[in-house]
Amino acid sequence: MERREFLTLSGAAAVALLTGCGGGGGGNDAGSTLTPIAKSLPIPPSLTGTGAGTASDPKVYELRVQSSSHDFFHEGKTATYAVNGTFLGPTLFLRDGEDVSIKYENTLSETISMHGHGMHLPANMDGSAWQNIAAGTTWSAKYTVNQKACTNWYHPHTLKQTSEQVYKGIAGMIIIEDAESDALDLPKRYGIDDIPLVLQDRKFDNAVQLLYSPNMHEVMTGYIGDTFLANGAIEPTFDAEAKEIRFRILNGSNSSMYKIGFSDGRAFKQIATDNAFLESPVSMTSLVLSPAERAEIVVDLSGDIGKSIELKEFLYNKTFVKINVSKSASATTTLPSALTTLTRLVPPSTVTRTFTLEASDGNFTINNKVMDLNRIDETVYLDDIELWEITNTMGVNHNFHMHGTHFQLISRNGNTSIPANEDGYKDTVWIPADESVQIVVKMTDYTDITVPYMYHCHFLEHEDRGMMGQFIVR
Ligand SMILES: [Cu+2]
Repeated sequence: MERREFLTLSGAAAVALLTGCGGGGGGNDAGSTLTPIAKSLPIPPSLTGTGAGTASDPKVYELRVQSSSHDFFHEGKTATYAVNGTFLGPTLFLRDGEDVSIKYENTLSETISMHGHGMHLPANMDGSAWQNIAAGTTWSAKYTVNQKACTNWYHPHTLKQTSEQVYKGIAGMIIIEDAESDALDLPKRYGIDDIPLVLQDRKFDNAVQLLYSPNMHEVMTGYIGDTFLANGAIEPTFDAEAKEIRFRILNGSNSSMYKIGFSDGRAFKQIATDNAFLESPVSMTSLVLSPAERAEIVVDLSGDIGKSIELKEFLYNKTFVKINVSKSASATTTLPSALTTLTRLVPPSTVTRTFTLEASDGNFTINNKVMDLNRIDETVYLDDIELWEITNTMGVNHNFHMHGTHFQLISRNGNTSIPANEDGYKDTVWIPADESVQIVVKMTDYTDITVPYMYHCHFLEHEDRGMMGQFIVR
């Protein structure tokens, strides 16, 4: 693809973004003509592990990555990939300080790798393409949980195959708790007032099968389906207690921006970013998440018994979840005004490294380089505090995700007034068209001169076409 064609697509993309139309053409999306199966909001099974959580007796989590079939529509079953079940996977409950062994059995007929997104762990346990799991084999991520309470997730990270493997259904949440989260008066009854939400969208063909065939326009602007999913269900119903409800929201899409809020425009509080609580709750009426970003929110439904509201996606005017406030509260919570204390790193006065997100000749690149497993792009020294500047040179959205640690946002487009709901620990940051961000980075724990971590755009179609690099920590 020539540069000029990219520029043309960039213009079209800008129009699409303004109108909320994702563009089509990559096959016939039959989703809107099929009849969704009415469901209650599925709550992924919780997996708490077996074992004491010590070095000699780690908590073991058994995950089987498999082919399956899932009920989305009345017209027939859909072939999927899944973890243990029929679409997506269980929620893993981890605890700071505990030793874990997360065992991934690959029963598929293709290679995968399984990445712990947001996990602060050694590079050789990261689950990138350096830890491929061949068909019919098993790999375990063994490490000591070493971070604050937050909501992370696991998903494939297979070189050039991540997008399609995620699309077919391989992903699940990881919830980390710690002494601090124990002490907070937050909704924490899983599935009752503490609700995981893996939000995605998909295209289906006339045979009710997942349709994954992005054309170049969709690769650029986002491969967006007209069927929106919450935990693998289409507009499911959640019967809520009339009290504070906590939603742990993951944008689990391949490449869709989501603007999330409630149908009646009510305010809610964001309490956590990707990797930790915010220091205090931030009042919002809508929330923008780029792919792979997480936000925990608390919405107060205590005065709403008998009412129905919807959790909406506003850019595409879709409904993720229909909420019926149908039950009186069986226990109450009161959202604290202070949630945590974050360590704020003072960045150096000059930029340490620059990353330019661009495209040429049909490839997506960082610093004009296509991802190459055999090339180490950056070397970062333990405990150095660095200022990274990432620039999106294109007319479409990107984001930037780094493995192994969290970072903090320092500026957007040169503006150092960071939105309050982004002023926390992040591992993925949205970079709108033609904008830049600065982040402060410190690698605090794990050195390895042979196995790198990765950084990349988390729009999976971009990542799979080269917008990724590798760094060594020493
Ligand atoms: Cu991108």
